[in-house]
Amino acid sequence: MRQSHQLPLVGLLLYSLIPSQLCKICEVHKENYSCLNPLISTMINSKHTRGIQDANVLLSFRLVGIQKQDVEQQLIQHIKDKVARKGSDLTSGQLALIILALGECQNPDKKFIDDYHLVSQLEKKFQEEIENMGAHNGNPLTNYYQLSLDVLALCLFNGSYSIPKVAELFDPENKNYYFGGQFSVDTGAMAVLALTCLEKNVTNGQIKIDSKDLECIDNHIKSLVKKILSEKKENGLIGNIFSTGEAMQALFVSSNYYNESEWDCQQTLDTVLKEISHGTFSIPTAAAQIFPALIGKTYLDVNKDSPCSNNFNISTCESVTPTDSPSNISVHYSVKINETYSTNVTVLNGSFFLDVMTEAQKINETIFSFTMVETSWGPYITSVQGLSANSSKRTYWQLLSEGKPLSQGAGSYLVHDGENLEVRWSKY
Ligand code: CBY
Repeated sequence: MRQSHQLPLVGLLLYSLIPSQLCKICEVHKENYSCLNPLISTMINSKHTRGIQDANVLLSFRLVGIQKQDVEQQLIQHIKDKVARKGSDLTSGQLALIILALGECQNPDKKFIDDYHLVSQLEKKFQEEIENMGAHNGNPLTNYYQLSLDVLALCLFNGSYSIPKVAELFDPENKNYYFGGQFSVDTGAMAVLALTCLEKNVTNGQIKIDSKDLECIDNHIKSLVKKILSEKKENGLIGNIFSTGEAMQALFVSSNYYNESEWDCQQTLDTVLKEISHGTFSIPTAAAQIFPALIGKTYLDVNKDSPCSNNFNISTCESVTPTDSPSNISVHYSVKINETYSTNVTVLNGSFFLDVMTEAQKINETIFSFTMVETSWGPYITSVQGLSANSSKRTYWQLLSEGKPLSQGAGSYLVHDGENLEVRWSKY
């Protein structure tokens, strides 16, 4: 780096990074930790069968300091089996999450990261994402949420990546931050965490960076934070309830980019606590993603050299499943491609969207056939009538009720009597 570049660089760093030491984090007070018990129960009672859910849960356990030996050992074993069985089939973001989970705090699993060369595997997968963007109109193999996880894991675990490329890719105007024109708060928040990690590594001298790139990254963070804040709702949620935890993390690490008056953290926290008591976080991944922020932690706190902590005395309670009266309900179900194909379906009260799709498929195997894959959030519908979603073309099957997109997946959205449900062939 030339001398003439150093002065403005130092100035920028002093401006942008020193105030972050003073950042205010609102969090649940220790005496109210029992409010978080439903989240712990959901994570402990998870069936460990879904996609990469285990890595989400393990990361959360370690980050917040929940030590429950038997559960932890089971999670670790599942994750290791998964890597051994389908290492190269994992998506880049899945691998990044696994590295974050196995590598957080001083534990014997770090050896596994080295033995299986997980960091260099991630470098390769990140490169493949970029190559796919080159070949397919700027569309990555997965999505920008996963690319952000990749950069975050590479940054925290000393992987290599091109900083100018990252600065170019993560331009806030890039279409990959948007789904159907709507800014994705989850994606923006993860990008802020990743970019902030880069900035931190510049200040602590771990990486050298051109002042032009640093300024560019700094501007990206500023603008992403603005976009995140503009998705704040009246009740304090940011985006929706499932993106709020990650948005909080992003706002914790970027408090020098906005004024105190722009975000009432306590209001957000209160609304989330209310939702916890209503059982909103019944999916282990949902519980795992909200938890760190509630006790003031962020993914930037992942540190391979810090001792593992124990903050929670766990009183395991069994998860309560609501008892449904075994009555039937009837819903209207449509598949929309260009034409609309509809049917009425009768299912048991307490059924999910997926049950409706399964019943419809029994009624007409050709019109209502579908396939799905398990993800950490439950089933994701991959095809209907043989027509498959494709990331390189930004196509997917959107789920709607009364014409409005759902904020839950097919396996967790509870349907109601008389409801109009739809799966619509869409572009994002
Ligand atoms: N994780 C990922 O790769 C997913 C990233 C994510 C931004 C994610 C939300 C956020 C998160 N915290 O994990 C995401 N969804 C993406 C990228 C996508 C796109 C996936 C395709 C791709 N290129 O990778 C896409 C197609 C735009 C998408 N999500 C679709 C859907 C719908 C799924 C319908 C189906 N075919 O099954 C759906 C149901 C929206 C709809 N109405 O159709 C949907 N997503 C929802 C609701 C959600 C939320 C889940 C909430 C819940 N309780 O189930 C979500 C948390 C999430 C998962 N999607 Co997307 C967003 C939110 O509401 N806050 C990394 C990996 C390692 O795990």
